[in-house]
Amino acid sequence: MERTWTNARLATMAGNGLGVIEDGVVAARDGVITYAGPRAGAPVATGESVDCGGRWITPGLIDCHTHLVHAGDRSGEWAMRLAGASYEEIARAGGGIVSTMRATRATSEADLVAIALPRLDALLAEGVTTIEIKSGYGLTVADELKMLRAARSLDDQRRVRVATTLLGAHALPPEYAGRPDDYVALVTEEMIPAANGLADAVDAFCEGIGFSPEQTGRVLAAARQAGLSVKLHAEQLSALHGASLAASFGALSADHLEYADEADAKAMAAAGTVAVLLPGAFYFMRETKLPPVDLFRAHHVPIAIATDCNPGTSPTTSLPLMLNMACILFRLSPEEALAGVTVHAARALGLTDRGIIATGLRADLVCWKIAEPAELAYRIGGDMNCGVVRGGRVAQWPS
Ligand code: DI6
Ligand code: FE
Repeated sequence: MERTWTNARLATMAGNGLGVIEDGVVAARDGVITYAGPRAGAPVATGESVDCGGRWITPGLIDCHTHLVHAGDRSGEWAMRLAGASYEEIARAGGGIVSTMRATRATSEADLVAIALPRLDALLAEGVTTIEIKSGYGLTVADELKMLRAARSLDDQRRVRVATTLLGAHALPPEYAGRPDDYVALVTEEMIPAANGLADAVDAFCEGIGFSPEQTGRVLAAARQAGLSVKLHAEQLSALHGASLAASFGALSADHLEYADEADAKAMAAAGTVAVLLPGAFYFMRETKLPPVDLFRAHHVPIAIATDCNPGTSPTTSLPLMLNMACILFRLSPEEALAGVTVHAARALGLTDRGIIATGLRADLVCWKIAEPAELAYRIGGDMNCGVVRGGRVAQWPS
């Protein structure tokens, strides 16, 4: 199947900056871009041709850090937090990650898929064409695999690329209370081998309330041994140099990073590890420590932005809203924010076939009704009314 989009302003995101091509044309055959450039050099269109009316086209957006698959509800716990309850009080009252774990364990794979689909559809409607989804609310071998299978099957349901990540080391399940090393052994000896073929990467929560750097190191080593990529929740609430640890394992990304320092930035730069910033969690937690964006810039660490969609700290399904928050809260430029959900987000997932508009890459495109690319980060959410092409197929096209 051949399709051509004409009369478009392209923000290809190739090279440094937006990579703008005025009066641009994109052609695709069998889901792959065969031409992207000015009209003057475009081949004669043979298949279906779409006039974009001068609108902007960007690469499909990539949400490179989500916990989209989960059951249960935490809004009551949030109301308690607003009224002043501490994290420990909430945990004692049965809240926190363990409450989502209980609900997720009690939910079938098919029901997890049904619950996740509306969240996925909200993201897709605003231009997401690739999404990463983590496990981490099962915390048994069977329940983690159930979450990964549910995440993988969203792939077929919506013809979207789902990258899956095993986050078995997310929290200590209650049955392992006081025995964290036994749980880490379950993750390294059973979960990681069992997840081979179902997970693209392995992640862990390296934090005072999660797993120590030493325990995290065991998880990442087992992942590398199994041939899986690694990512890490690091420096979200405290400085443990998890980001440096992740870099020492050649991690694709270290995520959150509010408490990262220059040594972390240098280690990440040397390893090619992407800094994934999660402004939704920063906002929702009323965090005041800003991630060291200037250090990442100074050391040329690529910066990605994601929703962190999860029920405890970032209950959002809008990636454009995260662009706005990244600019307002973290002082990214609109261009940096857009690179953070396209070219750098692809890199955070180790995907080399997307993230920019170029010949030979996947035809994942979004056609926006905007005056300038900055408008994508300017709006505080709202209906983006965009046209979306996933793998060369038109998934939606606005009137
Ligand atoms: N960091 C977070 O912000 C989430 N997980 C993590 O490792 C919180 C997940 C939750 O509260 O359910
Ligand atoms: Fe997360």
